Amino acid sequence: MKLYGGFGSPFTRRVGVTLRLYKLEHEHIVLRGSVPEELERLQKFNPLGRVPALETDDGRALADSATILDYLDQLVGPEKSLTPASGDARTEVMNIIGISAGAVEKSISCYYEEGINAKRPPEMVYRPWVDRMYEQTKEGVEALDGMAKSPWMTGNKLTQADVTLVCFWDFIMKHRPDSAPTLNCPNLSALSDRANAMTEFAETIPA
Ligand SMILES: N[C@@H](CCC(=O)N[C@@H](CS)C(=O)NCC(=O)O)C(=O)O
Repeated sequence: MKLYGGFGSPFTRRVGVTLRLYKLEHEHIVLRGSVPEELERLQKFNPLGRVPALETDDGRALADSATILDYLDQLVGPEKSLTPASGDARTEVMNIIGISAGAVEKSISCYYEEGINAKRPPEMVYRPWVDRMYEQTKEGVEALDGMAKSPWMTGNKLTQADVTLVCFWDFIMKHRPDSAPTLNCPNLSALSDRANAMTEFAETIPA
């Protein structure tokens, strides 16, 4: 199978880590929606021109990291899946993933509002909304920090909650200007260090 997208995208990175943890052979092809020729190629696999996208061995095109992860979970089966198949364990993992996704989405929105990747001229930025989004990211990750068990988010076993949260947390930390409120998340910092010491995570750390 082929994974399209660079690991600068936290959504692509969580798929890249999962493919490694599942030991699934794949080709990684960095396509950027911001480059017209690459966008055209990417849209064959994701009509929105976003990353990640996955081309399966039987020729299917899957868009959206949640869909791709669900596909990979089914491929490896319930014994190996990083997302529990049912019950409280599944609900706990999905809840962590949901809050993590909300926090990183707010952070990505800020990334497109200010700094070198801004899509809007500074005079068109509505400051109260950007500030609110920084707050929402902070509230989300600090809540997650309080939910953390040890050594992994839900206890002894590494799950998709850890993969997703570490990829999203690393993005949030990398792209947070000094002017944004400080994040008080010692447990998430420790989680990130623990995970990034593993080859599967280390190989996907964006430059
Ligand atoms: N919900 C999607 C989000 C994907 C996403 O936002 N990708 C970003 C990169 S981090 C992207 O391609 N943005 C370009 C765009 O939306 O045009 C997923 O989980 O795959």
